[in-house]
Amino acid sequence: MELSLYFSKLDLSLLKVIQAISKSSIEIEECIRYSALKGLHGVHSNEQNSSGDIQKKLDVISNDIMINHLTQTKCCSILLSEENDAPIYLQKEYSEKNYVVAFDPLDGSSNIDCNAPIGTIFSISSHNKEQVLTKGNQIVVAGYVLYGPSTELLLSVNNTVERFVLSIKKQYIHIGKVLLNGKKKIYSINEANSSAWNSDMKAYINNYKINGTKYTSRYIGSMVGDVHRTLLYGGMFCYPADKKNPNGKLRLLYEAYPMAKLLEDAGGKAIVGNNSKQRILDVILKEIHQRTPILLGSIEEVNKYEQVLQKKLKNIKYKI
Ligand code: AFP
Repeated sequence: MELSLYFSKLDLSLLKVIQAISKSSIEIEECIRYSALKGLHGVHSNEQNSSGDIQKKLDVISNDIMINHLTQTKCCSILLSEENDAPIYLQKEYSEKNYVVAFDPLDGSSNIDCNAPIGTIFSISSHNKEQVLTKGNQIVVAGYVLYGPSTELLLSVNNTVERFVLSIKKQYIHIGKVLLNGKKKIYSINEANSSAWNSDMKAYINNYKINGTKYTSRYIGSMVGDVHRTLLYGGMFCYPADKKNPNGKLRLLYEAYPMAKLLEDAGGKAIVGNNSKQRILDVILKEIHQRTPILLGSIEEVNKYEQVLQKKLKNIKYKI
């Protein structure tokens, strides 16, 4: 069934916002698919965006496409993009029918030029009168689009994760619900940073290695690709705090909140790590470009990290 039909019972304004994101992603997909032929590889300029990343041409194009479609809905009050320094205020008057949309228009963009998976990550939240967004718990819909061998849209609506695939006719077709029940033994982390990890992370990851060949390692370096595999196959994905990045690398609002919502709604878990069991969705947003460490995956795998913390509390020497 096609996306709009599938969600035909949703609140109309919310549906319009979802449709705007799906339309944007179809345009972005078109740009990505032919990027090498259209001269869309490479950097936009050597200037860094608000998050300190160098913007690629496709980062800028994708951002414009998203802002354009979301503005046209007239159902959004505030747009928060990873590519913009400040919020974009679209409605002067507060109305509970308006939504706040936060997005990373093209995540993993360092993978564009080598044709590896990349994605758009987003969340739609009800408008809190006082503040832009205080916690991930205000998210009504979270999702991502994966531009890979095929283009997929995953959406968490009413606490259920739905999976759509883009058809030849450029329509998103529902192919099923996602429940994190895969049992593949995979750990996913950038091991090049291991010398800078803190002792909790060293102990946790070491547990995966001492089990002989029971576990395998997979790391794309594109959060959408790594999280998608985790949702479908199981295992865990982590971008921890380390000595180089004491707050981690990933952005709370644009990357961590939406992925945490999807993981939890699919039956998994998403926590801060970094000596803390705190749920990502409970972390208070103090600044829109704030970074956070993150550990997500099946309950079984995330609990293994919590066991490391327990041992630490009891002062049991863990193996590093
Ligand atoms: P880019 O957008 O610069 O490619 O960064 C991608 C990303 O934000 C996220 O998608 C990855 O999980 C993470 O960074 C990879 O970071 P490392 O290259 O440091 O492992």
